[in-house]
Amino acid sequence: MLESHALYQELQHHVDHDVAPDDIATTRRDFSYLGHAKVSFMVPDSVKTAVADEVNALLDKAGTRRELQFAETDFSPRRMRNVTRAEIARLGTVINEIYTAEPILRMLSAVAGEPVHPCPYEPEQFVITCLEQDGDTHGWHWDDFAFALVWVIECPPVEHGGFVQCVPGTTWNKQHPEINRALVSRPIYSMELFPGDLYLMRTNTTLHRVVPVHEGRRKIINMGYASASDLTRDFTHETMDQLWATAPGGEV
Ligand SMILES: O=C(O)CCC(=O)C(=O)O
Ligand SMILES: [Fe+2]
Repeated sequence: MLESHALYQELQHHVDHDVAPDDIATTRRDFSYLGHAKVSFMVPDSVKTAVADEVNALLDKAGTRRELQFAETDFSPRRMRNVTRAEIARLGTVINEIYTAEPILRMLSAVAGEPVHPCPYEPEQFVITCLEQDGDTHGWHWDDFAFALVWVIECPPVEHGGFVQCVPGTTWNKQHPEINRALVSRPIYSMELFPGDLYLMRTNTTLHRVVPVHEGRRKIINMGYASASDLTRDFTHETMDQLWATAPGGEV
């Protein structure tokens, strides 16, 4: 408890004193028209290390292998090992606390240009994902909620895959996802990532995927956040509910 309290102080101090207003302004502009931006500057190394240590420990304790495809995203492949929100909250301490930390919400809101809220649907608050077998990937999809903050813990060099691609300005029609149509309709951006990076994405209007990993290993924690309009909207949660309900290795 004391340790996590000290961590909170460091986070607050960093956000109050070490983040340059110019960094926020530039990132906010990029985010507004590209639908994604690196925000690695918003968290001090001490917090990145504490989150990485917890991700590594939880993957050792509780990772579950999943190989799935969903009609709602044109059967794009998901091949990965996950630790769910419930397991993270039960077995961990740091991630649970960082997720709702005021300095994090303040930074995210500044970059997004609108209030960013914790996700009202618990299973989508945070999830750990490890890509480690040849061909592991998080295929093309949108997320239900407006924002995702992804912390990169481990990532292979781009030669071996594991980078992110995205198409901002696209929307998810769950009955007719038409992913290929979205891919040819607008530019695809590719983002090289390194351990210690964080990025924010507007995931409900930015089609995105992780390019299959062929060597090495990629570990991330994805924290999902809601916009103000998400809080008053009715959602269906098909893909996430199926992801967590299906037995490991099951096919949908
Ligand atoms: O691994 C990533 O960088 C993205 C993860 C993602 O899109 C998700 O968990 O919904
Ligand atoms: Fe996503």
